[in-house]
Amino acid sequence: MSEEDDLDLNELDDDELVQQMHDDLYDGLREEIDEAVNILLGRGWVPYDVLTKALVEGMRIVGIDFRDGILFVPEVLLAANAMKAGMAILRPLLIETGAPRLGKMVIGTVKGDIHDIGKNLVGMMMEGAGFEVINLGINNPVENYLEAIEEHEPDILGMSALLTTTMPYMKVVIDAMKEKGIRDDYVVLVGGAPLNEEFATAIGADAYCRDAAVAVETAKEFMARKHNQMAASA
Ligand code: B1M
Repeated sequence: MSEEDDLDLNELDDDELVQQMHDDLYDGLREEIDEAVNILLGRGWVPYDVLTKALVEGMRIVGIDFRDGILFVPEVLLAANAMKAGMAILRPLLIETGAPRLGKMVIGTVKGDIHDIGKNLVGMMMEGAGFEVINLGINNPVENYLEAIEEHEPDILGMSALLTTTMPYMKVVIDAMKEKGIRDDYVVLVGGAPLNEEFATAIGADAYCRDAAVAVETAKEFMARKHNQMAASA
């Protein structure tokens, strides 16, 4: 039996446990992540802190070693699956805040891109803030976005891209909305690690959101503006 098998996560203090979670995420140990998330919650941690300090930070470390060629796709996939298991426990807790309904968002990862952890996290946080979220998943061609906004009539369209090769596709979607004459009917928010504000402005999005918390704040601001405009024109 290895030392790892002997480890009782319950015996670790909070800092040690979070450190262990970073290691377990790195090693793609799904069951250990499940257990540790539950332990932290049991110790009174708020779901948002478990998400950001344990899971997102762990995935940041995975990202560094992926970039540097120390980890490869299969290992990163295992890490992503472990992260998703943790997120699945947190999701109902994050969305059950009783926040009043603020608006509706359609969100999806663009064509050619299968990264969905960040997009799902944004979706969860938006739900927690009181938005109804329609999650289109990954690898979405322009038609998916257009059909979804026609069907669901959201206030906000969110797009996610994690690759420098896929982020230009966001402009394809915005240009298609312009061609249909519907661009200004929606707030378009974009996000993903390789983006920045200049890019968002250049493609004609309303705002770039650095992370899920910024996405929520930005969405709330735009909804407040929309309500003020409606009140002024009433
Ligand atoms: Co990929 N991958 N990956 N990958 N992957 C990156 C993105 C990369 C930066 C890694 C690296 O080299 N350092 C690199 C991209 C380089 C580039 O283009 N600049 C990369 C690469 C190259 C690739 C492949 C091409 C590798 C290969 O096949 N050789 C391949 C591409 C597949 C494809 O999409 N076609 C690939 C595959 C994969 C996996 C499948 C193994 C896996 C994805 C699993 C999954 O998502 N289900 C994976 C992962 C996990 C990563 C890293 C390690 C982690 C991404 C992540 O989940 N981060 C990533 C490294 C990195 O980003 N540093 C990497 C955690 C998440 C919480 O953060 O997604 O940034 P993030 O989301 C944040 C914000 O960006 C923002 O809020 C989120 C929460 O705070 N945000 C939004 C995101 N979307 C938003 C939308 C909004 C608002 C905010 O709308 C309003």
